[in-house]
Amino acid sequence: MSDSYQPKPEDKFTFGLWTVGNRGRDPFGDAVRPPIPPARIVQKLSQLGAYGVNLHDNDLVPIDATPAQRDKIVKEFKKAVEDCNMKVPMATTNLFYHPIFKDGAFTANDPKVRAYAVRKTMDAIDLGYELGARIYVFWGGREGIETDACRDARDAIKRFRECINFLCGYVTDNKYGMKFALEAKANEPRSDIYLPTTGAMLAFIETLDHPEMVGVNPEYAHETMPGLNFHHAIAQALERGKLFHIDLNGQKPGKYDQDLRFGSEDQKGCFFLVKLLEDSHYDGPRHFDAHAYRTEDEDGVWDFALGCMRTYNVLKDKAR
Ligand code: GLT
Ligand code: MN
Ligand code: MN
Repeated sequence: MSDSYQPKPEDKFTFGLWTVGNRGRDPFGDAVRPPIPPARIVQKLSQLGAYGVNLHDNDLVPIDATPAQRDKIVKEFKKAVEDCNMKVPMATTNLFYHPIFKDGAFTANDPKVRAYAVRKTMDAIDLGYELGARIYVFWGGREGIETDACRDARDAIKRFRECINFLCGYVTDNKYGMKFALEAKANEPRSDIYLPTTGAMLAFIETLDHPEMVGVNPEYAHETMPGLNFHHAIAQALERGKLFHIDLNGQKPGKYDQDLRFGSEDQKGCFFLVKLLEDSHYDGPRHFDAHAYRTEDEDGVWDFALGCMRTYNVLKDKAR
């Protein structure tokens, strides 16, 4: 399909390896799609008109890879990205999947776990830098509780701050020129997560040693799940120059994190959101943290990705 809504690299649309690569697992059912190799994801997205692809360390490099295996994988991936004229604007760390993080990563009670989480993030920052990423996202999926008896919540905030301050120092010492973007989500996968909203993140940032290095990565689904107005969260971030990245998708209020197709819910809200981003001249990536539906095969994944991007362009045209 080629029309005026056709995505182009200058639209700055990006997807995560974990989004289009999502295999459709949920807490009650297994994968429904075979894995798509990262190089094919890059090729397909570039054919569709995307600008780039983002990743967690372990979306590309298995957690148990040897240094030699890591270097080989990264070299091949870099070549695929360059061959397709794609970018890797954002990278992040998986600090939630491995059982070691069951009590948290930066906020875990065991100091060895916290040290490992910081070390893992330093390695992942190196990886992101090598691939060209200058935005580094932190989503603290395990930084929460099932019972507040496990620790003093004030200690959790202090530990989180100490880790982010240390990592800001790491980036500065290495002259990486990277910025951090903190991503909030209220109540999944832990029962309650610390710093659950974009507003809480914005307040926390002002308490850091280098607040100028740190902004937010708000996600449509994450503010909408608890019934908040995503548009207003984005406005608050924009107004303070803190919108470093954005995760677009679809979500019905009051439910688990659905990561539906962008524009599939609340078209009026999406229209005002796109209008706000365009009116403010936000020039960062428009990242789709959306997962193709479990009923789709791989062709459906690419239709889904194209649909997210075209919908943005339709709304942009209407806003204009
Ligand atoms: C995970 C989460 C997303 C975050 C990703 C970055 S991982 O899929 O649900 O919202 O953006 O860590
Ligand atoms: Mn997200
Ligand atoms: Mn989500």
